[in-house]
Amino acid sequence: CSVRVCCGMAEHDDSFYMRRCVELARTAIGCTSPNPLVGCVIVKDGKIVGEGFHPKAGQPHAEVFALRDAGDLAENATAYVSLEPCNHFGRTPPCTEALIKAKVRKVVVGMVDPNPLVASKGIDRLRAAGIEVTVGVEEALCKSLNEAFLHLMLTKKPLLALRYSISLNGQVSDHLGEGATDSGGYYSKLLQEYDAVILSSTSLSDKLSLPTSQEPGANQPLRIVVARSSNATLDVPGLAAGVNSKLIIFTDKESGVESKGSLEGVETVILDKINMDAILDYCKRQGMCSVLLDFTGNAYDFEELVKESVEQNLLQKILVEVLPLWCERNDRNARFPLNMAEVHKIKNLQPKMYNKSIILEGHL
Ligand code: AOF
Ligand code: ZN
Repeated sequence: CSVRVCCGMAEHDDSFYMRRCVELARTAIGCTSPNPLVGCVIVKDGKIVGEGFHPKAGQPHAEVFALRDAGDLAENATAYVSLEPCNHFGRTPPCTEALIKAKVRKVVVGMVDPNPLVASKGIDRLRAAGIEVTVGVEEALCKSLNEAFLHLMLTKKPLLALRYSISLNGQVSDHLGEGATDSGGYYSKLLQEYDAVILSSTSLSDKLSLPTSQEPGANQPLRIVVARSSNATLDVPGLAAGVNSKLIIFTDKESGVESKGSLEGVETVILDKINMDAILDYCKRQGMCSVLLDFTGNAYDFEELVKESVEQNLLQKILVEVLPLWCERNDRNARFPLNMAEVHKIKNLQPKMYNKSIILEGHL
């Protein structure tokens, strides 16, 4: 921890408080879309006197909760916020005005809000009111916290990530990954971070249950099943029975899925041709920031989807889990989802350890 010693007293620096903001913000992982994850702490005389985070779109922002928590102690205090305070009337009133009214002396901001409605106007407003503002403390951390929100604001499309697992003998596995069924497992945690997960119908037809995050009270992303016309065997009632959150089936006219009737909790979207752009558009209209393409099982449905996603620059992230197991080659082993040119596009491939697995995380 970054502790500065001043007159014999241990004192934390800006970085420490900003990291606390990020930690608080993470409490709401998976729950805030289309809004970002934001945390705020109010510090007075070297002590945290108020903390807050944004829990959900429509509810008050992080600053409001932290100011409430601090009460009168906010006067002349420093407010740390992982994202620039907003200066507009959205679903909630501007945080800049709340900070000014509470008479804070200083505001430390992690990153500028990329939302064109804010975009430095919040910082300008605070400065105009005579409040000292520092911008960019732990900026990289704050940006990675809201990678999907940033992407949505800049490109108007949800962030798309591709995941798959490979075995020690180099097979793309239909295994969901280490600890898939465990609370605290990598897959369970990963699901929580995404607003939707796209699954292949062929990978599910023999399982009839959809992967679920095992964390208690976890965000369960929207399940999207892609069913191509070639797949006439899709068991819609079976799928619906196995799901504990809403299910959307994207299909084309020839698939016959539509004729299997409508079911409660299941929506069918018929496209002329299944394509990633249309799926992402749908997700954006539903207020989503992030979508996970789960390349599990015999995912032939996905070959074209992955190819066009890379070609059209719709894929931003790749997550490969190297599993400590041997996977027999059989019909259900998926083909490798990327070609050589696509793999060459991956930047900053970083290894991370998660229990017994190695996760390789990169950007396209
Ligand atoms: C902050 N603190 O905790 C959040 C901010 O519709 P609203 O009122 O919720 O406004 C949403 C926008 O406000 C969102 O797109 C983003 O630019 C900003 N979110 N700002 O000062 C917060 N969640
Ligand atoms: Zn706000």
